[in-house]
Amino acid sequence: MRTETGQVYKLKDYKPTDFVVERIDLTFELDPKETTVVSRVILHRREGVAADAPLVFDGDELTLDSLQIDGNDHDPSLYDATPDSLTIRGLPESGPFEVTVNTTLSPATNTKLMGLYRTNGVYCTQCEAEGFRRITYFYDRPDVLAVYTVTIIAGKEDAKHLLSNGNFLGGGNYDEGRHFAAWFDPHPKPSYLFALVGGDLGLVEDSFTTMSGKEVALKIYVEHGKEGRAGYAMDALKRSMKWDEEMFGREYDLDIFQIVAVSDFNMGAMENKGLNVFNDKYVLADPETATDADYANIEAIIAHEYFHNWTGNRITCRDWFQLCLKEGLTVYRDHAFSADQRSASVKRIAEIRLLKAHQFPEDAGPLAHPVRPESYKEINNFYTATVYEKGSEVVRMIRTILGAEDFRKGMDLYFERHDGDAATIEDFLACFAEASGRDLKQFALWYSQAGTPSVSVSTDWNEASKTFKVTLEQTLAPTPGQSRKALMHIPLAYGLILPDGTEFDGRLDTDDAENGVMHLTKRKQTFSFSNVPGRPVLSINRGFSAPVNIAMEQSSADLAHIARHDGDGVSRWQALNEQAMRHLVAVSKLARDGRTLPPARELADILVATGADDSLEPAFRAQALALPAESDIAREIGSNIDPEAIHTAREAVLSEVANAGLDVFARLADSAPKGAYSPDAADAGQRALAGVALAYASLAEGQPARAKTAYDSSDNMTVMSQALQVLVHQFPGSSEAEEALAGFKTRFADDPLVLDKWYSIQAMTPGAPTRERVEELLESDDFDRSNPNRMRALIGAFSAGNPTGFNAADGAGYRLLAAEVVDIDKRNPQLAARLLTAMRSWRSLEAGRQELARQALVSIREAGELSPDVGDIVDRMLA
Ligand code: 0A1
Ligand code: ZN
Repeated sequence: MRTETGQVYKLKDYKPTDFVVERIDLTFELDPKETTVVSRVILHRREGVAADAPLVFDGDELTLDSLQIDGNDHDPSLYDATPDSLTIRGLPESGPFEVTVNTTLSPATNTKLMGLYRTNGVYCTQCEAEGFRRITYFYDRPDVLAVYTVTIIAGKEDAKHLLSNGNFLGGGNYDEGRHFAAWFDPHPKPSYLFALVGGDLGLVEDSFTTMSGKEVALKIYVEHGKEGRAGYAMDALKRSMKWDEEMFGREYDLDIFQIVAVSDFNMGAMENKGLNVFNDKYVLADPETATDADYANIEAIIAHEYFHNWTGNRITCRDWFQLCLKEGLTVYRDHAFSADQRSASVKRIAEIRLLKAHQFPEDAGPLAHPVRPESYKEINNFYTATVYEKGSEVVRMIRTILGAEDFRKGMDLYFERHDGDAATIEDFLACFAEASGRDLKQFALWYSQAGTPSVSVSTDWNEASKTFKVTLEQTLAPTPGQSRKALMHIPLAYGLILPDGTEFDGRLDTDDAENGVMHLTKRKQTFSFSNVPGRPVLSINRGFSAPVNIAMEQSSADLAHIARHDGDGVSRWQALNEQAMRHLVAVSKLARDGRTLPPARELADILVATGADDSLEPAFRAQALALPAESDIAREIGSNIDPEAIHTAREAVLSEVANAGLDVFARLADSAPKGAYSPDAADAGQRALAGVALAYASLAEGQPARAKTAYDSSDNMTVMSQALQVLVHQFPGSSEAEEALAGFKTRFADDPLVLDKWYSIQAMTPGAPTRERVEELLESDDFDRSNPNRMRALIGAFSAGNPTGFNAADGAGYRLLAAEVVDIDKRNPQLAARLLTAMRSWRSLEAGRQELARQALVSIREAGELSPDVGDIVDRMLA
């Protein structure tokens, strides 16, 4: 285990390396416990660097076998090798020289899943962010770009396919029973984009002709027997390649593009140059085993990794503080792609939900950090919703401010100017400033200030003069390490809806607004409109143009007016959601005080009417009917949270909606498309609506018969898992639920990805007793603790997706998570740290739970030697 040094890395300390790497040649002889690595690096001393300055390479848990300079063994008194670094002295003052580093690795016992490891008999690597240093001593940092040649030698039986980045150079027999393959990647790249795979895999092949007529071989490698499940991923890949050409003018740049799906992976996927490695969950799909959500995720993640080829690989990051430069931008690009492939407004609604569910709480708690952090102890802990999702929102705001045309000009300039660079956020913003002639200095604060800004909105209608005024005021609360904040540039898209439901098309009286956007740049600003024919209703932050909290006293009649007439689907949903949220917050507070809850008649009527309106898109109706989750309500309340009260209140509202609309829900529950399954957006939307309706109808009926029939007759995983969830969550312990669970387990016993769903559904069953079930499942013989997907499916789902179970008043949920985190940390620190973030909002709980949560966190801190990953998270959470 890497020892906790407590070292803090700071953005302001950036310094280039003393030596410049020209090229690197790697030779691997693969063996489960004794893989040898020979790394030959050609370097020269950077101009101006002292003649006696040593070369210092990074390492992590390495031992050096031997070291040569220009082919000769180096004098042992001239170098020091520790597990984390190799310092070499006595190197030439000028001119290039070659350093040869020899190391031996044990992939089979590498449980951290960083560096070179084994998963299901396959050798694979993960190098982002700092995994390459677990393979060989090197400058393992993103600003060191080199051209790689890789030779892999392995037993033919053990590893039939030998893959690395770039183009295939050649291969053949090596010696008795062994073979080799060589790869050359002509594009200079940082070490985090290096990849190697060796294994006996199933292969699916296709090809793509690029815009300049070049043919690219496309290969997806999966476990044998799963080839039939890679078709959707291949289709998504070809659509992504085409889309990037059409929308951004970006063409692919190698002869071959390969994807390998593996079953043990810490994250979703990895964009290694020309050789993406994927968590198999985001490649494999067929109707029987994958849900519509799985298909949508596959499409989005395939696109995301592919788009990184330009935003991340061709243009990479100068240092890890710039992570959002590649991640925020690439998420923005994959969102735009999915919006084009599906219903744009429904996609945007899902993004808003996700941002509020994951990023807003992060920004409001002890783990808050800027989109571009200024310091870190462990970079693995910064692959966060803030860097990714808020990072994407910031790019989206640039587009809102500049307009589509100037945005594209800025992107073109960025690609042209920085191709081949390790760039910074300043470089990125300069391209947009130059392309549009705008000053983006104030806007740049979105990268450096943490926290979600609040904008309070008040309006004033003057009937006599027919003028309408909107006053906006911004605030931004302190966050860890940032007590004082500067004023932000907040672009708020708006519309004025007139009494007859049409939109006011007059312009603002001031210059601060254009194209339907108010630019809030001062603390307080008033925007006025004249000649407005009648009292308008303000629709503000349309499409969620800025990731802020809006505080506005708007009557339910006004919200209903927006929900009915706004031309923008996202705004209509925002108004409905706001209405539901207000009611849920109010009744949750009453429930906490033990008071009787008022009826939700008005809300129920609107929701039922929306659900019943066949003129609306089914996917939109499904989103409208899905009430804010318990965790959303908790976030909105903000402090002194009693998860039990929120659950009681929300259940009461759900029942009322269910009872008010039983006829409608009974009809819709049966409306999933019949016939052959298609994952397309239209069919998926209909299934989503049928699924929500099934839950409501079952609730109103109070018995499991309907869900049982749906379960028994389902012919795809979407409908099947919807029905299973209704049975298990609404009728826990019933014979119908238990029978379905047992049948599901038997049927999918050999399919880990499907069994993950079985674990998650049970882990998310509301209520304190679920904790015991989770403990039982953890202890069952076939539970694989070393598989990250499985741990996330059970422990992750329980702690992040079951507010009443996890936050049980006796604190047992917190203790369970703490014990698991300490245990997992010994094998896989990254996974342990990520699971622990489920407790990031512990300070907003009511006093009793808060104390129990604190004790659990302290127990982790005192559990002995922690990894830097878990140590950093627990320290920040307790600070
Ligand atoms: N760059 C990847 C995310 C990623 C980061 C770290 C990893 O280490 C285990 C793996 C993947 C992406 O954005 O898709
Ligand atoms: Zn990414």
